[in-house]
Amino acid sequence: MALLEILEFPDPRLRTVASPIKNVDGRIASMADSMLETMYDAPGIGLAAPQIGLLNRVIVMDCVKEEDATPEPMVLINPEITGSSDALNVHEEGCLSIPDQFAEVERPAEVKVRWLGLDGKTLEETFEGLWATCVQHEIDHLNGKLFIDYLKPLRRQMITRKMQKLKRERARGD
Ligand code: K1U
Ligand code: ZN
Repeated sequence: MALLEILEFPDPRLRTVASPIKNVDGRIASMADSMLETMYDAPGIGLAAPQIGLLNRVIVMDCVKEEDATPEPMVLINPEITGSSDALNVHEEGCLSIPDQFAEVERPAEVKVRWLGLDGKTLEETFEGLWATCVQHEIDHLNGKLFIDYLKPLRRQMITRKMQKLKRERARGD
């Protein structure tokens, strides 16, 4: 398994709509393994394939944050939101592709999601709490959407400018 490079905003691949997986095979299982390894190493609680430059509809998550708790890695292939609660929840979000920037985002508190597992079988589950926030954030990545798109224009512009400056500094080798 290998650690993968995480793309950073404003990389245009983060704005691309990812394609569905047609065949769930060993290639997808090994990609999911590398994604989980990269997510745990970052560290993060989720990762979507476009963040590592693969424009396929695959996400991984593990929202168990306590250090001594049993990990609960999840791999969701072609995930779709099939239902959302009217009740909303505000959670502070970060993004491994927008380092060191955090903001409160309002989203449905519970979502029902359908996806394919690594065995190709269809699964459906209702997520709540941090899991609900995370699965919505990751599915947004598959549609080229980022958490900063939910912010007021001024805040979004400030984060965009910081990230553009960081990119220029890195290109100069600062
Ligand atoms: O998709 C990503 O960029 C990963 C992102 C997921 C996410 C975080 C918070 C709310 C919604 C979605 C992250 O994992 S950012 C890092 C992070 O939140 C974290 C890192 C270590 C421990 C706990 C949280
Ligand atoms: Zn993200």
